[in-house]
Amino acid sequence: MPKFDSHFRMGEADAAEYARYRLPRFAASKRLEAKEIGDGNINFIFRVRDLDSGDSVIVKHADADTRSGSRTLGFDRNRIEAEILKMEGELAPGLVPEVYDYDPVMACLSMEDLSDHVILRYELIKHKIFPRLAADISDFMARTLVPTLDMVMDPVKKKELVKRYTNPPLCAITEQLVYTEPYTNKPGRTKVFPPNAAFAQEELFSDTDLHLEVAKLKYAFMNDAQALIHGDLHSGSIFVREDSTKVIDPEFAYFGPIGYDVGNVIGNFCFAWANARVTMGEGATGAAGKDSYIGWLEDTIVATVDLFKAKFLALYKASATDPMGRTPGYAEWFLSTIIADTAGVAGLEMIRRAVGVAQVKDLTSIEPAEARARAERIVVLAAKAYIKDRRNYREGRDFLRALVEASLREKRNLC
Ligand code: SR1
Ligand code: MG
Repeated sequence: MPKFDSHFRMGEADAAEYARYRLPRFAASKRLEAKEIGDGNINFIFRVRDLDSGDSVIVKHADADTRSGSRTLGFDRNRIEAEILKMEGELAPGLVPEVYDYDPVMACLSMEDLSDHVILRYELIKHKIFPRLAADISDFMARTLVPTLDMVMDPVKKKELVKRYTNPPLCAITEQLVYTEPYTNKPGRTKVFPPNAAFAQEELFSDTDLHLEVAKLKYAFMNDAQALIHGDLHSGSIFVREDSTKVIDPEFAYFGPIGYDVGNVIGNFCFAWANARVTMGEGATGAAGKDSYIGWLEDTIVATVDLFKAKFLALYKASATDPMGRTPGYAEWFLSTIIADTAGVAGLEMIRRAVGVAQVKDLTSIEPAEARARAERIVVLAAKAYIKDRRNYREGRDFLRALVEASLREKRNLC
């Protein structure tokens, strides 16, 4: 159809027409409805539904500029997302949405509608428990990360994939938003909650020891092409149902440090912990009581790290092909560096979501203001411990211990 022979930014009516033209399942549909349901900064997300059969799909549509209009990113992220989702679907069946179609002309990725799932971040804010979360997310990470390691994959094929998944504009966003702006405090590039202005000045903008550690982590993000990572594995990229977990949105994927994925997951669980700590009264009702919710969250933080470690080691040992990579002790050494990176990245994610331009509702929705200020101070103090002491982190309980200590320090007003 000539209308879709060259790219333009679609509205809802265009998306319905597009789905009928492009997707065989809707070719004969009489009544198609498209609704734009995106709430992110970057893409346009349409849910297209056949009003007669009830069948529905998601069409993720990219424009050259971001949805917010603040950047020009080009279209390649859409290809990367389609290819990575397919790859992840093969490596970790059932843990990502099914891809139906990728159209490079219209920059559209058509995939499974996960309407029966909900976004993890918003459920954690409601203090809901998802018993499978640690098992599923550790599974997803181990299964998707190990196969593209140099010691596992044929090194020539790996380097070809590094070229195919170089993702400069999306990596530039991360390098700025995660690894730079929360420390340089340029006008308009941080959003410090006013009651914490003096705290942020002292703990973040003036702490040059912290800046040195962030610089080291930034260099690793820019250069350490360990594995093909998701690149944006926060709790808004995870859909959940009581009995199911699905990871979405790998448009930031590139070859980078494995700890970037694991650290994002842990950092986002820490937001949920800080939220619950300051908002749940004793005997809180809602989805779960305070003790059971925080207990589950703490178990989830610990188990995510420990299960990831166990699964990573088992998969690595079963699949490493490089003779030197099979040297006894190598896998354990490599994993110890991943756990240190995980701590560092969890800290970076926590700081950037507290004071950077892309904040999270886990913190910003907290009321009253004093409770939000407390939660953000807990997060920043724990984050600094994660970054500065990262080389001493070995297992899940190390992450929890630093979080609890940060909360106690904040309570005693020792910051
Ligand atoms: C301009 S994009 C802001 C943030 O949203 C994405 O999900 C990434 O986390 C990015 O840093
Ligand atoms: Mg996203």
